[in-house]
Amino acid sequence: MRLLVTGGAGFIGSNFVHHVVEHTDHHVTVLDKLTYAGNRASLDGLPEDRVAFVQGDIADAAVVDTLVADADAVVHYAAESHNDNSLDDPRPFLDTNIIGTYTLLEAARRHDVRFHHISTDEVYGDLELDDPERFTEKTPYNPSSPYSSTKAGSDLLVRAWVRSFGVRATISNCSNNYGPYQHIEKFIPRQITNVIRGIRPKLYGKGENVRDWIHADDHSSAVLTILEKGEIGQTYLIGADGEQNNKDVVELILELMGQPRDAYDHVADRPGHDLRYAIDSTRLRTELGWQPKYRDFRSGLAATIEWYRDNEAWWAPAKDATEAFYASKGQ
Ligand code: NAD
Ligand code: TDX
Repeated sequence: MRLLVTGGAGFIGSNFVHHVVEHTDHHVTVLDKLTYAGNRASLDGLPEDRVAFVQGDIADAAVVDTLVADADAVVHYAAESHNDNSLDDPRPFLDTNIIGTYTLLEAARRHDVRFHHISTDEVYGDLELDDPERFTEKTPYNPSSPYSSTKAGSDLLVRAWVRSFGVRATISNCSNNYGPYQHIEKFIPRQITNVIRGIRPKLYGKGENVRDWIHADDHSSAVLTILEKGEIGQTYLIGADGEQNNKDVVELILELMGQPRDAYDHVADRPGHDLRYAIDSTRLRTELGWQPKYRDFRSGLAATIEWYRDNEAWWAPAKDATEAFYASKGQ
């Protein structure tokens, strides 16, 4: 297949491109605007006869039309992805997550191209810490932040384009990813690179908030499975039973990096901070036969720490500006 991967120079998109090259014969064209979050170097080393790169905006209808017309399937990762940025300046989230997704859907409709939409568990809002339930495909949408509300909006556009226009689309909503190539604005790589730089890790509020961690490579294998076997019009939740509270994650990072487990600071909480996310991925596992490979968070995190130690040139240019942004908000 010829895949058009939007956002393929970002964290999860680039992990997907590496995964596709390693595990399939598909050809990939990446369409990426290279915003602050995109990094061409995340695709270094991939064979040129398997991966092509186009710098462009998913909201640019002309570029999108040409590339979608040439593809057998679109895998749509491109987004403004960071909650804290969406609280600071929501506008780019509307432009990319809503108008960009609309632009891609219209092209997929014109050219009858298979479409897979990458989304997040945050569209479901949050759960209480002691709630025995987890999110399922039937959980009502209840997003909290400008980021998650634009992702929810994009999911609903996809559903409408399936029903109204017969676009052959599937959707997946995944939990928090970790692994190599994640921008250092995000929780885990921010703390790892802080420790490398001699800065104390920063925990929002009390650190009781729970996230359901999955390795990015497991997310990629799930997306390929849905692309190959998913039922058109359906949504699949992707998760690997990885619930951890933020305090435990910071303490584990410190321990794995040879520091005292309490060598971190509590900083200002995120406004509207979602308490807990938790995914029930039974449908994906039973109907499509998918299983995660990275079941041990400790060793997955240790490998991720090694990657950031070995790839300082990849992240160092963004470190000062990222920390200056957080410092301006008391975080
Ligand atoms: P990221 O911010 O690391 O990467 C986003 C990529 O999209 C970047 O390369 C950026 O340059 C590109 N991009 C942004 N706007 C664009 C535009 N207008 N046109 C073309 N390219 C554009 O994000 P990520 O963490 O890799 O997330 C990828 C997708 O996965 C997003 O849709 C996100 O909602 C979803 N998701 C992320 C997580 C997570 O834990 N990070 C979990 C579930 C779902
Ligand atoms: O310095 C920090 N300290 C801290 O305590 C940062 C950056 C974050 N946090 C907390 C906030 C969250 O409870 O850590 C948790 C994770 O934060 P983020 O990495 O910003 O992720 P989150 O807001 O949970 O959203 C992520 O998962 C779902 C991705 O960024 C989204 O794109 C995805 O949809």
